[in-house]
Amino acid sequence: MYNINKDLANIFKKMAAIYEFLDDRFRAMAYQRAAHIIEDLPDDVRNYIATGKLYMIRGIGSSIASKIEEYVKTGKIQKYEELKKKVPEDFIELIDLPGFGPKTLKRIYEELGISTKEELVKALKDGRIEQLEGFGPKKVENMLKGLQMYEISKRRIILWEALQISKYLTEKLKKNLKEIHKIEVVGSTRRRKETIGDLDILVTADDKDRLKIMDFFTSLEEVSEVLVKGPKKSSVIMKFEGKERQVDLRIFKDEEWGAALQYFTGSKQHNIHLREIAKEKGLKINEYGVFKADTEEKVAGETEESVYKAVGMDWIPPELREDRGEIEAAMEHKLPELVELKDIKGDLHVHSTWSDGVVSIKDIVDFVRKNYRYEYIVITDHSKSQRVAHGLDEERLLEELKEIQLINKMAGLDFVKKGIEVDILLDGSLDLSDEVLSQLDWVVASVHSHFSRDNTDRIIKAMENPYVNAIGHPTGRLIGLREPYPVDMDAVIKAAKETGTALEINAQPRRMDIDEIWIRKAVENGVKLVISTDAHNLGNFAFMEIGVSIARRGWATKKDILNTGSWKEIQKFVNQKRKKFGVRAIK
Ligand code: DGT
Ligand code: CA
Ligand code: CA
Ligand code: ZN
Repeated sequence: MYNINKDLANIFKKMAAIYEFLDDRFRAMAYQRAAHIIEDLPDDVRNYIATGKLYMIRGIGSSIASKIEEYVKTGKIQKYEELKKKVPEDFIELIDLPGFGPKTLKRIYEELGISTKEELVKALKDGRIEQLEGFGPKKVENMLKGLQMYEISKRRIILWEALQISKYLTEKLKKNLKEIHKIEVVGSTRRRKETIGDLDILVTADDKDRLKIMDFFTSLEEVSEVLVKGPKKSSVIMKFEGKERQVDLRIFKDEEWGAALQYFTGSKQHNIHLREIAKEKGLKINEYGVFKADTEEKVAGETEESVYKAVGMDWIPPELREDRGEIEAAMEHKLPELVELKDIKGDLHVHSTWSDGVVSIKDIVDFVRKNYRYEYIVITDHSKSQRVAHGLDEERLLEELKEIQLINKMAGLDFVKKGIEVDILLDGSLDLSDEVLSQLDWVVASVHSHFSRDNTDRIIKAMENPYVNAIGHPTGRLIGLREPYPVDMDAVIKAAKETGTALEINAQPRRMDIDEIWIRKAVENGVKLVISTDAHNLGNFAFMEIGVSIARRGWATKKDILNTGSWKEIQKFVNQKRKKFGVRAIK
């Protein structure tokens, strides 16, 4: 079954916002809390129901628990349906957008009598909202920007969501239809683009089974509309997490598999360029195979390798297929050997209950050692400026270090490393003293405030601290929610190289920060990168997979990624910087 925790969390967030709109602060807070708890649960809520543990989850009262059961049983929550009627209809979708929110919308509703999105946009543009007390041009500008990003994000989903839906659908099709020989998700999902328009699924089967496969696909429970249904292709609209998505399914013959895979993986630009090269060689490529242009004789098509080989190229990893030089490299047999998930030896950015993580260090260690073949993890909780995240001051950090020592000692290993995600303050200084930072194995420094100013100077100053080993989520963007803050990344890359500081590829699905363009620049400039999950719960460790995907899209090889190395090699990197700055090395 499709994991519904996220759906429920989204509904509870909406309910919280509506309660706030209705001035019921108490219920608003209860639903907000429940939303966060459900989002962070390591397991599908239906398993809690099945094992009788739903009513034992801390922070979920019986009234909310019964709504979870109702949703699982009926796909609806009656109370939510009733609540929606108490707020202007158009506000429901906007009510938890950054910059809008229930309080803002309520004032616009009461003071200007506005109740539709159309009127709202008009009032944002004609200055009426700007004139409300406490609003002003800056806030209005941010609201318009937020709305624009939201409209775009509605059209495209982030990679992590696309992969979850893809896995669910391919497993379901495979399990129920023995007639399917091969199945693969293609298009931008296979290329692991950071956002995905529609999902494209490819299968092979015997001709006689086409109808049965299409019947099954178009009548899946998630399908809300069938756009096209035919023996070769069907397109449907499916509903996931309250959002509508188009999914295309295409059926080919086994001998066409490679050609179809190649064609529908794209990108369009890559395919156009490939066809030009083929034409020069007297060949013709389409989704059924590679053919001689004059005689129509088929020369390749059963595998993707055969398609590329027929035009004189090495097989190209899907992540590179954007026509950014990969075709030339494949012809010269000079494609990079991209980093792989199995190369990763540890995670360098992990939060625990010492700050805003939801799991204790001990439980993190047990989980990671059981589920990942890592050699180390670094616990990097927040520093004191992050008050909402219960950031650590020097004293509490030292206490945390003692706990780490104890956990390592009891387990008889040196698995957990001591770290911090230290805030970069407004003037570029750090939130904790050098005295304490010098005792840590690994220091991530991040910007968490003042997003509207140019932050280049702060980041460079932080890199000039001898104890800072990596810059966390360097551009601060949140895909579909927040643009990067102004920052001169070319200057940051240069300073990273000069100071011996790594740049983070933060693998949180909405961050993916730095992005593939800057990864490639960093790689070209010999800057070391780290791929980190920034995990706040146990499920988050799985984000490493998409972190590796964007690294691959940025042409990164194993040697570009520091955490493909042993801990010894990481220590060497840390000590090289310390030596450069003339401070004591770490043992
Ligand atoms: P998306 O869905 O916007 O995230 O991006 P894609 O790349 O998945 O694009 P989509 O779904 O329109 O088409 C899937 C693939 O099919 C695309 O990457 C390449 C191939 N394709 C589609 N239309 C054309 C076309 O007109 N010419 C060529 N050469 N390839 C096409
Ligand atoms: Ca697509
Ligand atoms: Ca498509
Ligand atoms: Zn952070």
